[in-house]
Amino acid sequence: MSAEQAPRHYRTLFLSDIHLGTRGCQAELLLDFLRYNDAETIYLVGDIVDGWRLRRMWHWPQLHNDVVQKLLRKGRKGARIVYTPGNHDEFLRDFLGTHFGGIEVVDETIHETADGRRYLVIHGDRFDVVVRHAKWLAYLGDWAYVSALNLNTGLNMVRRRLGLTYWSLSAWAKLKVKNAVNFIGKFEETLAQEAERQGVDGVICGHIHHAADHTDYGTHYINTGDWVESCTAVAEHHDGTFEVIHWAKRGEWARLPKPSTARAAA
Ligand SMILES: [Mn+2]
Repeated sequence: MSAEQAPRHYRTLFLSDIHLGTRGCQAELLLDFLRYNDAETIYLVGDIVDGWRLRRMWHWPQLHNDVVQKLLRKGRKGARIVYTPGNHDEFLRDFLGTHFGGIEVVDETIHETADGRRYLVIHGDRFDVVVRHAKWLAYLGDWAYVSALNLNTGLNMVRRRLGLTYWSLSAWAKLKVKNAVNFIGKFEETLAQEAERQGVDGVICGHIHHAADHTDYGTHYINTGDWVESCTAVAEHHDGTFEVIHWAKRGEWARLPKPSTARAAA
């Protein structure tokens, strides 16, 4: 297959939980995604840059710059970019209502689909009881999560060398843990209720790193997932329908040049 495919063009793309500035960020996969996918409007639904960890440890490789440049270039070429900060990039909440580099920063907003439905777009941490009421616990959980992710990154480097597809340890572990399932369900229900309270058709959020698209709790609940584990995004097609894109599962990942073969070719 040719490497130079024309990008797929959507009405809207929703991305969240990229966590630039951390080792877990799958910047290479995201760059690949941004190369082959375009939209009129791009929502950055929070936790794009990870400020919690940037304060302690600086991890900012060229690839993370490339992601920022790629997004800014899409803005210059005419895409509207809207950024709703999350808890990891809450420093941006001091800039609500402002524009920088062509990006609009808002706490939450309403997106209207091509067929006239209205969706609340919000990161979602405000509805996470752990982040709201026990920040120390959130920091501790954050540390445990990063440790699991580092292990995951190592595993994936090995799998990549072996030519296997991307696999997510913590996504797998999370799905196995009953408490995590309860936590996910509670979060989804709360967000769906918030959409109902605001009188809109649904909600598009991030935060819990678990992509979803369902109406289990009445209103339409859509979660964009993340780019540290599952590598997912949500697209709105030109007819107003939504799709969760699992980029790592599409096989594009497997077709990227692998370090060993790249070396052999050089
Ligand atoms: Mn978050």
